[in-house]
Amino acid sequence: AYTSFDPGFLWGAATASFQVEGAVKEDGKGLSVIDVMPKNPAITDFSVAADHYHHIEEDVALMAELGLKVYRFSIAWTRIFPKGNGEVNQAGVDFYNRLIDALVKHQIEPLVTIYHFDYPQSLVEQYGGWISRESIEDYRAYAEFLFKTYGDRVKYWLTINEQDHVVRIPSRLGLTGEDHYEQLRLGYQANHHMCVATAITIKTFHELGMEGKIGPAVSYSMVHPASSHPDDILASKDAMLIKHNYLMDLHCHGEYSYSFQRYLEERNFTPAIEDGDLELMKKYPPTMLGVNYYFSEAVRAFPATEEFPIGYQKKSLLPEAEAGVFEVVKNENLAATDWGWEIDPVGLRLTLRELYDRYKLPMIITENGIGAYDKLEDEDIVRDDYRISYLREHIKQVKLAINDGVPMLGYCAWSFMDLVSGRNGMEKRYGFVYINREDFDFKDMRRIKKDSFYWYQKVIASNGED
Ligand code: BGP
Repeated sequence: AYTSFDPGFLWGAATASFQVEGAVKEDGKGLSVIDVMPKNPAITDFSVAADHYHHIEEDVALMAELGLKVYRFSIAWTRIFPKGNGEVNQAGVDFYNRLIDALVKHQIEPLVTIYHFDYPQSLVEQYGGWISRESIEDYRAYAEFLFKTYGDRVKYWLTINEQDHVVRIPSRLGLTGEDHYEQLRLGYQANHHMCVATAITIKTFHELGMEGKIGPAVSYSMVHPASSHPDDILASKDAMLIKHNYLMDLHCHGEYSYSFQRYLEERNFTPAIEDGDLELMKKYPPTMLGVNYYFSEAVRAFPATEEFPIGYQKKSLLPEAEAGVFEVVKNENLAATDWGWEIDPVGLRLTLRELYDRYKLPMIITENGIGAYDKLEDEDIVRDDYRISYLREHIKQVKLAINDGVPMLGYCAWSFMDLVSGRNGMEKRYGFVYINREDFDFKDMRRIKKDSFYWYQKVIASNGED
């Protein structure tokens, strides 16, 4: 029989603290690695962002008007513990109490990301941050504090957002230095600590008798072979392993697969693993997965040569090619966004099936959306029909995945409101709600409902039948 969205399906939208809140130095907040990162003068900084910190009542009222069943947001670790550990900052605790209370009042389920890129800078200064084992207990203690403080109202928790990106982007680990190779090696050590930290936090979650579900938000998207040549097919499988599956295998099975062990060994990236680490991960796997999906990639084989030896990477931010493994090429079958992200709704269905076949966990889409140069017209109108068609096509594929047998808890579009994109500032917008600021001009920070807002309102009201 044909199944559709469950009546309790969680229709939602997402944001992350540093991309919307602003108020980076207000009310006792400590600095995060994002706050101290060398600024790209060409893009917006995060100090004001969408000024959500000073607009929560208004923003939550808009969420209610949109009809959201769930709102995904992240807690800024440094508002709660300005130094990452030690003393609690009550003003920060109160801010999220107000936000959560406002959501609950409007019957919007809060979905909390415990840590979304904005790692406390002080922990980097104290002991090097995630590259040190000390990081594990500080993360766990912070999460425990959140469970005890907000767990009476929050049922859904995301442990770490896009850990695979954090591992490969040195500034997000607070690493400085020029040696790309050494930074990657440290990245895999940090990765191991984050996996242990996730497992031990899930253990605490169970020990506290928390209701609800917990798991990571992973960036996981299909890598297609660029042709039917067996070398390209092999390249696509290897790319899936080193981009995505290695991490899922750790989170869900507590193991470094044999092929990934070999990959690490060949490059001298093998991290220090203590007795009991893998057992802990095996014993305390996630109980749900958050999935961030924007695009798919097509790859072909990229044999290592003298010019491009093993270890060589071509990258803009994340690797686009790795000698001996794969090279991303244009997929002629797909259109792309203005930033070259290839739009592949069917890839989302494949992604969800692949994840469920491998890991057997219920899932929620925690991010999916299109960044665009939205234009505010007279009369406060934003005609973002491209966003409507992007989201509509992807939601259709979620429905088909449900029909394939994949248990889906919900769908959060990225993003609820315009926010500061990590790489492209306010020039690249994602929201249902337009924020009236240009990159360097704060204007009046007015909230304006885009066409997609009214469209998504109908999608939610009809439980996905629009
Ligand atoms: C994900 C992040 C988000 C968001 C999104 C869009 O990687 O979890 O925080 O930024 O990507 O990316 P971008 O802002 O670079 O377009």
